[in-house]
Amino acid sequence: MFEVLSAKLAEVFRGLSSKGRLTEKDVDDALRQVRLALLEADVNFKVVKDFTARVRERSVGAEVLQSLTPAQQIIKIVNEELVTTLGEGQSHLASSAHSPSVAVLVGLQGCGKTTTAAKLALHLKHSGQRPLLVAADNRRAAAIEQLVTLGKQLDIPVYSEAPSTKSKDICAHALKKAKELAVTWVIVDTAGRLHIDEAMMEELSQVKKELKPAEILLVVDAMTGQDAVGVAEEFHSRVSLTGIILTKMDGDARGGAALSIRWVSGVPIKFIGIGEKADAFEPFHPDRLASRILGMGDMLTFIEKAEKTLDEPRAKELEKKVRTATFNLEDFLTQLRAIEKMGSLGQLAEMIPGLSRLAGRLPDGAEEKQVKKVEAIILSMTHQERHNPGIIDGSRRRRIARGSGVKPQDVNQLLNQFRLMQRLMKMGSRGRLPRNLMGIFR
Ligand SMILES: Nc1nc2c(ncn2[C@@H]2O[C@H](COP(=O)(O)OP(=O)(O)OP(=O)(O)O)[C@@H](O)[C@H]2O)c(=O)[nH]1
Ligand SMILES: [Mg+2]
Repeated sequence: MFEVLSAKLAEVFRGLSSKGRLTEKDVDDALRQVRLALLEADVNFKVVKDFTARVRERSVGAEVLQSLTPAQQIIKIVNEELVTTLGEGQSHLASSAHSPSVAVLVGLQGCGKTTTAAKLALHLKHSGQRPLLVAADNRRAAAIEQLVTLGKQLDIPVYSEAPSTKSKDICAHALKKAKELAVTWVIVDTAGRLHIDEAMMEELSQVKKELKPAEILLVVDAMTGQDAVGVAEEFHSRVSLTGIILTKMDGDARGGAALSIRWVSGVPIKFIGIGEKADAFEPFHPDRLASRILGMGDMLTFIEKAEKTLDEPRAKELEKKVRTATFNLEDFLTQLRAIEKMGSLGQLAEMIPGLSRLAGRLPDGAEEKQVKKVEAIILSMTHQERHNPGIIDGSRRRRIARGSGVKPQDVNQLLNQFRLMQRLMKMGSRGRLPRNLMGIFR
């Protein structure tokens, strides 16, 4: 699942990261590709439209973090907006004030209700609850048998009656049984139909009236694509859903259902099913799925690190110095150290898609050595020299070289690079500022 979408998005970001600065046109071109990739993944058009509009607004807006390159910033924004689309934060099961709490599972035929009922019961059992499964799908004897068998396998009690009994009566009796057994959760498996119809909705409303469930969970097959969105809206308007469980997330669906359903229906995704076995079931984490879709777990870790290391106030201060061209060698040293703190440069390079090729070519520790050398040179300078490198003449240069264990040419090279950087900054202060200062030294 999501492989095609991930690959397409990675391609878009690769294109961006080769650019030092992004124009509005670059952003628009990239977003056009993102939009296509999402539509091809069968994401609902309204979700795509809202999503790209939010990303665009933030990308061309004032949101500028000194510590990230433009491409990294866009990846960060896309990631955050994906999380928003999938639902902010984890949505937990809500229990009722009085035990037992009831969860009713609803959904179309074959979406995985019976399997999911057993999975949910097992999940609750593992977290210290005492669940009871209820076979309220009374249309087929085989459906009841399926749940009874699963209950036996998992050592979870199952309440069932002959198929002739009405669902709402089974539920009433089951509730009595639940109190007898002193269970904490009642999980109800209901009958599905091929299409939403009046009879099914009527039966569900009766069950709902009888049980006053804490949770009414719609089970949706992720393979059905964005058709699932219409199903969710319909169920929600009739029985007020409290959550969604997406099943078959282990399959090769394009991802349209997962990406569309929350945004359009407003109902949170609470769990996902990732296989046929009873333990192939997990609470849903929007942030984890977003980074899986982006296929850039490492990149996002890097961005987080960079943000933490070079915090915003510090970045603002640097930016001001750059703007007024008062950035000196001491500031340069601070930035160098901030980058160093983020880990080995080789490791960092590996995390960045565009740089990973370079990382392989670097002899081990070569960049670190270079950083250490620059650091040693700056540390051998006096305070005055760091703030006003212009005063460094031949004899000062020899002293600094001796102090830092390098050749006078190395000191010269650093000073030349720094002068070039200052020149670029002066240009930058007139509106052509390279965002990433370190970029100049590559
Ligand atoms: N791969 C995979 N298969 C699943 C998952 N969840 C359910 N299935 C399979 O989907 C099929 C249908 O599952 P059921 O639980 O019987 O579906 P149902 O909604 O109860 O079906 P009806 O009672 O006929 O409406 C079974 O073969 C399950 O093993 C999942 O997360 N991953
Ligand atoms: Mg079933």
